[in-house]
Amino acid sequence: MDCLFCNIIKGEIPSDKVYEDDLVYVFNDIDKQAPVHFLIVPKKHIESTDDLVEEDKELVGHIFLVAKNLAKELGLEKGYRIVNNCKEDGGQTVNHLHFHVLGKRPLTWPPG
Ligand code: IU
Repeated sequence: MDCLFCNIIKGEIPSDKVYEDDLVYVFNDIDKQAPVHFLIVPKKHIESTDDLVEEDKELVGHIFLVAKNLAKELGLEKGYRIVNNCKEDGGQTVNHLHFHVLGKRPLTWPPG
């Protein structure tokens, strides 16, 4: 299976790495939509939120704590947004679960 984010995690495709641990790989989005915009990607290949199973509970909790910790490190004290696009109607373009973290500018609502 050829997955872009799996190849980034393996280092076969270069990325602007922000953080890594046993469970996740984090890098700056190539097409930033805010001054801070990084992606938190589980190392386990999961296609989308729709493919999560019971055993992924801790992983998803871990992802949110990584988001919070990196937001603090990167000075997002005024707030930030965590986004997950799920499948076609959700606007997902890369089929490996990932969470966008955006900040350092006021973000509007609703999304398009
Ligand atoms: P989405 O939620 O699946 O639409 O997000 C995919 C993101 O991956 C999107 O913001 C892209 O800019 C980003 N991305 C990237 O960072 N590096 C790449 O080589 C490719 C996409 I292709």
